[in-house]
Amino acid sequence: MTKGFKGSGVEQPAALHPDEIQRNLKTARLGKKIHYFSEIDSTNNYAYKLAQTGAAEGEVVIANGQMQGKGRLGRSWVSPPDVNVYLSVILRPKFAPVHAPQLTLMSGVALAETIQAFIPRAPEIKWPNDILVGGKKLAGILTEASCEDDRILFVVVGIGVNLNFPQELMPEAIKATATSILTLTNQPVDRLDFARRLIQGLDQCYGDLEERGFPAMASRWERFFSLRGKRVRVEGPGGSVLGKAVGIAGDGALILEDEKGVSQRVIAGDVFPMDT
Ligand code: BT5
Repeated sequence: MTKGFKGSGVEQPAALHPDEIQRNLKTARLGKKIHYFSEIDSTNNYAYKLAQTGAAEGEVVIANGQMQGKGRLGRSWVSPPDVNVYLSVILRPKFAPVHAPQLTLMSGVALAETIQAFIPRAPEIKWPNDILVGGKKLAGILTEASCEDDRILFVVVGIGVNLNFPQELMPEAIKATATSILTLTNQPVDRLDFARRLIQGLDQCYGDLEERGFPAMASRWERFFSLRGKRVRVEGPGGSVLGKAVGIAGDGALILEDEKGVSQRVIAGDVFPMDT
């Protein structure tokens, strides 16, 4: 059964049904249980509640559309039905909360590698959580953790990717800054195939992260790091920091070099390139 996205002229599979995603899904832990919604407020909110009530590591929440898709810091994620992928994964890593940001970076690797198979050029990761192509945002990651004392109870990694989102149907607020795979290639993407590959990629990257730590994955992340050598401003919780982006630390912090050549570590914030 197929259903078109109104006005797009593109035929889509009707739904991202769990049993279809699970068919041929090759994972060690992720996606053994998938909760599907045709419409939901936010897959992250639902996954968070599931995790609070004991859901197992690897459970996935996926939706055809979101009414209140969330970005970071109270921002919203535009989430129309039928065209994109919105999913959240529950993880219960054994490492300390200080390492939780690495889950965003490992998810960025999985997401960028998955996207790369669908477009003719390399996507860029804008530290810490945006995937851009040609400077426009294609996907975002929202990681929410619940910690107690010095341990992580669970982490929800939420991912939104614009697949078959026609540019002309994007709201004005994002039209000039966002893109989709459809826009980039003129070819509709099979959402089921994309979701399956993304879950597999996350499963593999998560396994690698647990086994070998982030330093072993840093070079995969850096392949997509487009800001190296660029002057940037980072707006973080403690104010703004200026410097040249030189790379990423083994723990996932962004390394900036100030005018005096002194290295600074940034662990959270929004990055704005200053060079034109
Ligand atoms: C993010 O936040 O990029 C994280 C987005 C995570 C969305 C997923 S969908 C599944 C799961 N469930 C949820 O409720 N959320 C997650 P941030 O870096 O704060 O970026 C948000 C900004 O991106 C907005 O303020 C807009 O400027 C822009 N934006 C919103 N929707 C967009 C879209 N569909 N495509 C491109 N840019 C968008």
